[in-house]
Amino acid sequence: MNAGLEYANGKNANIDSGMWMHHMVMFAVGPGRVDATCGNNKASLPHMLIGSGGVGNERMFSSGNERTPALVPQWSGLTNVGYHPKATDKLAFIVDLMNENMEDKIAYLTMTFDYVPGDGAGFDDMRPVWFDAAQCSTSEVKAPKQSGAFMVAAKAWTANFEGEVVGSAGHMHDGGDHLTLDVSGTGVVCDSVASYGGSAEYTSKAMGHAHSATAHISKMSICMGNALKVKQLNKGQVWTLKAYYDYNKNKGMLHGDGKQATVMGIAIMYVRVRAGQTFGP
Ligand SMILES: [Cu+2]
Repeated sequence: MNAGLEYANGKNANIDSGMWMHHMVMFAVGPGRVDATCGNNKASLPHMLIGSGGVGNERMFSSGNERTPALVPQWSGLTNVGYHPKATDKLAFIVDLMNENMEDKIAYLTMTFDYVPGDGAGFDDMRPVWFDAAQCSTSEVKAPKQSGAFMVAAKAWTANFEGEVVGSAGHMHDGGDHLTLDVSGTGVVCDSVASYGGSAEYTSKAMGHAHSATAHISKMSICMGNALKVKQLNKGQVWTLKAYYDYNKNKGMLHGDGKQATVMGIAIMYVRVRAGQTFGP
């Protein structure tokens, strides 16, 4: 799965032309779906936005403008795992686009799927786990400092199902340096590192407007293979996300008033669930 933003002529709409695929979140909505980390929460904001609760749907994919692809065989080497859509599922989206130009632009959110036709026989299912420094809220965290380094952490999550960890990737905002997942008793098991201005598309040309940064996050590294220290999710394991920012290293996004914009610390982890394994809280 991969999200993008493009113009009607098929050209990428990105920061170099003032267009941001700021956020999208894709939900699978339907009977039997339970969000792994917010499913027990009666009032969960991201789910309320799509007219649902944490039960009856799950956040299955998300992307910021860095547009990290979630490609299971590449992440894990596994070719027999995939997300099984159910006949009763509907997809729902939260979409937040940004246009820095002073005129309207028409752009399209794109979703690219690699899919296996048929009933998925021989494929194990997979389940997403959403870690968030503002869990079950809007994912936005007020920047605790206007300069220098700080860390924002998510409330620890106690695993409520079991399976094999396929991989995980983080999402941060400008100023972000890296984001870690740790498991109690083991320590850091995933370190997703931000890189900036990886291509010309990720460098803003405009000057003198609200956004002071010029090179923006273009990539978050993916925890897969050797970069993923825990491959087994067990019930009772305690997982914690920590997002490390440093405005001295990389400029943050500024609001019109010159103050740092809200930051994020998110990671999605995919877990292979074999038939017969316990599924959900
Ligand atoms: Cu974000």
